[in-house]
Amino acid sequence: MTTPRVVRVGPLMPFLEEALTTTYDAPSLADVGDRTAGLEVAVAGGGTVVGAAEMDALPDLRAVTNFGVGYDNVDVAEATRRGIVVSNTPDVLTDAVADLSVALVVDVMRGISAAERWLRRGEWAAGGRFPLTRDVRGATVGILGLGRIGRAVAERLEVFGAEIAYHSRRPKDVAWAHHDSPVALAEASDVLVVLTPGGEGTEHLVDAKVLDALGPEGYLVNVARGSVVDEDALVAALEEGRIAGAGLDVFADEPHVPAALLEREDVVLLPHVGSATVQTREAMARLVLDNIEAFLERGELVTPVD
Ligand code: 8YV
Repeated sequence: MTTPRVVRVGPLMPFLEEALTTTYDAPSLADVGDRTAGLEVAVAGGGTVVGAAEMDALPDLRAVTNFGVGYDNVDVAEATRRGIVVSNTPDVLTDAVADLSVALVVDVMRGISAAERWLRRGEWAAGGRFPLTRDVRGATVGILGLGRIGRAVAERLEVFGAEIAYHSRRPKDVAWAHHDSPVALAEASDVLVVLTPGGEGTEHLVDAKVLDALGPEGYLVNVARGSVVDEDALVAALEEGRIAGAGLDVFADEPHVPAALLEREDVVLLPHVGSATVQTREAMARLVLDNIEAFLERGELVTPVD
C-alpha cells in the first residue's frame, strides 16, 4: 500500500471527503497520530484553521488547498515562510455569492423575511397592514471591496436600477463612484454591502463610525466575513435605531449568532450559505481536487492565492 500524500484538516463537504478518500486514501488530521510522514498536501475548509501548529504537526507539508475563496483560516504568511504554497477556489462561486448578496439587499429593503414572519404570525389575517418598505431602484448601494464578487453584485444591482458606489484601496477602472474611505462610502450609501476579504487587514473595518455614517435609514449587508464588522457596534447601532436594518450571512463566532440579533425583526440572518448551492459547492470541490492533482503531478497549483 502506498503512503497517503493528502490529509484532510477538519470536516469537508461529503462529496469532497469521499473523492479525497477514494482517490487519495486521505486520512483526517485528527486520525493520523504520528503517521505524518509523506503527507504533502493538506485540504482545509471554511472554519478549519491551518496555522503554525497544524504545519508543525505535518513536517512534510508543501501545499494547503482551501475549499473556499476566502483563506483567512490559513496563516499564509507562516506558510510562505516555510515554503508551503496555498490555493483557494476563486471564480466558481462568484455568481452564487453575488446572487445571495443581491437577495439580501432586496430582502432588507423590501422587508421580505420580516413580512413573511409577520404573515405566519397571523398579523395579516388579523387585519394588520405590513408597513411600506423601500425601493431598490434609485437607491445608492455602496460596495465595500470591489473584487470579483463585488463587481458581480454591482452589475446585478445596476439592472435593478440602483446607483453603485464603492470603496477599495485603489480606484478601479470602472465607471462607478469611488470613495476614499469606508466612512465616505457609507455616507453616500443607502445600503452598504461588505465584500472584502477577512483577516487582520480588514478586522472591524465596519465600526461604529461607519455605521453612523450609514445612518438611521441605511442598511448593512455582510456576506464576506463576520470579522470585518464590529458585531457589538452593529448590535448597539440597531438597538439605538442608528441604522435601519441588516442582512447577515456571516458572523464573528460562527455558528454562534448574538442573541440580541436573533430577537430582532429588522435583521435577516443566514447560516453562511453564500456559496451553498449543489452546483457551486461541486465546482469548488472539483477545483480543490484539480489543485491537488496539479500539485502532486507537477508541483504547481491551479489557483494559488496572491
Ligand atoms: C464557504 C466561503 O462557505 O468561499 C468562501 O470564502 O466563505 C464559502 O464559500 C466556505 O469556505 C465553505 O467551507
